Amino acid sequence: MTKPKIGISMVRSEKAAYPNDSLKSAYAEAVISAGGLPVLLPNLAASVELLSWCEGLLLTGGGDFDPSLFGQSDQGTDWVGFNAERDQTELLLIGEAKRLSMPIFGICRGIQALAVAFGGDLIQDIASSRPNALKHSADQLREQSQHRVSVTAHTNTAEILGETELWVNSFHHQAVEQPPPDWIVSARASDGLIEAIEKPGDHFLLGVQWHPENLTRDLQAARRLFEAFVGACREWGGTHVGLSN
Ligand SMILES: [Mn+2]
Repeated sequence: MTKPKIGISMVRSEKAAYPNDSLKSAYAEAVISAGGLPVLLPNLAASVELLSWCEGLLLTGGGDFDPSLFGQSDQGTDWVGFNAERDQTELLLIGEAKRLSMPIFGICRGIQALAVAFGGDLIQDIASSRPNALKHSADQLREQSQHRVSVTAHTNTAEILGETELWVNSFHHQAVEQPPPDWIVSARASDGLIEAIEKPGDHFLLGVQWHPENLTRDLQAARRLFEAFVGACREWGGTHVGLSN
């Protein structure tokens, strides 16, 4: 069986003496376990050309988007800092994937990236705008569950997960406030916060707010997300032969 090439976005850190693009290994490992091949996409405009050799785009976790990119002013609640190169690179990558109708899977910052790129809206800081919310930015092991999510029945997300109630980890201080037009909310935490969105009736366009790449060992539903994504990418590659390579 062919292994679809999955382009994976990377964290840009400016803490080091020199800018540094990096990736937590769990993302690449989860893609490999699901039958794909990871292609790391540095935060450079040339990554758009690299993506045209791929069959899917995986948007990973990380810092905040510049709020001006989703029409808000900076409320001073910045947690991990903005990085203009990463923001621009991911918006270019999503634009290219959208142009090619390529499957996209967004994780944590990735669900927020999908919301920003497709015209949704974000909660800039959960703690200040939703004071009664659960604790979503947990300080614990990434494999540990933090809160429950309820998955909307009859959505792609529910079909893929095979469950409508599950425990997930949670490492975010922002969330999707409003899914993009034509997208739907496919999972919520028990406090009502959006935890997954999808574009129904389309190829794989889906984002989750939790980190399934850290839950693949214990949670079948986490493995299923990657298997469904990689499967959709393989299928996409089969119908786009010769387009990119
Ligand atoms: Mn959460």
